Amino acid sequence: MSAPSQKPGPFPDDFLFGVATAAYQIEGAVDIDGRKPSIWDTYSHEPGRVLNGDTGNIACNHYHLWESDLDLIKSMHVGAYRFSLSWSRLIPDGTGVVNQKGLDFYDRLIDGCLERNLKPFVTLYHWDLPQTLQDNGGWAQRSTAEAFAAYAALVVNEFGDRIDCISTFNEPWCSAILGNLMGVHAPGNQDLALALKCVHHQHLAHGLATKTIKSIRPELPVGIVLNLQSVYAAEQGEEHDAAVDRHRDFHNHLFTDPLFEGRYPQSVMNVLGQNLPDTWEKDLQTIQQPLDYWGLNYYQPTRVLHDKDSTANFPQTKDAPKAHDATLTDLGWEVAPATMVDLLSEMYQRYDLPPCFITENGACYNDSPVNGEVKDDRRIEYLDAHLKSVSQAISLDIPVQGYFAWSLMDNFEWSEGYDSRFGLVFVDYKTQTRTVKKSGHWYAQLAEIYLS
Ligand code: GCO
Repeated sequence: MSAPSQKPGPFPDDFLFGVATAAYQIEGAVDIDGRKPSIWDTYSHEPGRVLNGDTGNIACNHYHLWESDLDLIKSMHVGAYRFSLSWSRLIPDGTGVVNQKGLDFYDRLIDGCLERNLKPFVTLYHWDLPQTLQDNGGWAQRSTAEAFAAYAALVVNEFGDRIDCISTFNEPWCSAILGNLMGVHAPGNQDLALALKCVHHQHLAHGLATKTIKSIRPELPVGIVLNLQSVYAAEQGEEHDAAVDRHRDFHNHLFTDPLFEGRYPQSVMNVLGQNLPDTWEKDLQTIQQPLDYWGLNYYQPTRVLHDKDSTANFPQTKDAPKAHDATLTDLGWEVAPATMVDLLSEMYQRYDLPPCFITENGACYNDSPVNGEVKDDRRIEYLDAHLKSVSQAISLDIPVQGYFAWSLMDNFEWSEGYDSRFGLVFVDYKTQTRTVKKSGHWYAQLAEIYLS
């Protein structure tokens, strides 16, 4: 396999290329300079939770290597860097005392971006809730949403003049559903009623924080990043088509309907509505805030079947086995770029939406260095094909304003630990050496062409 010779595109002149990371996945330094544990520290230290018992204790040691990491990003010719802030580094207990050394770290990082002409795209919450807040009930409690708004105020007061965009949440589906219903992410709960309370309070937190940010700095673009599913029936038949509708309602519209239209999907309310907090209805107005953009994180389609087990919970669907001819990444995720265009079209048909960014897209391929080179041609093919789909979406008048590759460098892949590598840059965790992969060089060339 060789690298595609044609560059994907065309893209508009002001189209932004970037790379993305998240705090717990790269920073390390978990107990340094006043940071206190988040739920991911706790969870990853529980036996059996994360593959190989890996934790984010050291990760990519970005807390200490941030300067050379920014140089690396700069060398890739991208215009923007999307990263998240660690709430428990800034406010170690989630509320109350602010940690000056945490502020200093992000001050240096943001100034470092600006010195290198990188637009900082900041995410407030990429799943690392301060453990103290979890001890008080976490997202199941309304007080956590209020604490989040205060955290947002701190961030905007400190950094709002120097950042380009601020996203409230990254993938609220993951923290509510993977973390509190499926139990495969922190905090590791398996409780449907609890998960629905978390969904609602995260929405409320987003709404309260957006209002707060706008009241402090009206000109700062605010958005939210979602991992919506492009859902297909794996077999023909009415029961499977109905399953697709239910699946979309539970996994997508439970998030997008309240955020974009101030309502909950009726099918979910009919079956599960009693699990929402009593205040749900009067919170809807706060939840639906005008946004300047939204972000889509997209990796693979979802193919489902009706679950014949009548005791299965709503939406009563199950994942279909992968088709025998499906192309899969090293994590077994299906490569199907056109499904991203389907999803974008579906969203812009259903809602009156602001412009979007593809805030994450990338693939797990675990190629290692051979004679100092990482020849990850499969990643190049993946990125190239998805960028072509982005360009196609733009040609359909879908306002995609930029694309962030996931990820800048290999990092702590949550429950999969360090074995699963998504980086454009290879990280040797023993030495913390970074080696730009073939895909990183390819992406840098591409970004350079479009650099305005
Ligand atoms: C996500 C995440 C990343 C993951 C990536 C690959 O938002 O899902 O932002 O943290 O590492 O998606 O699984």
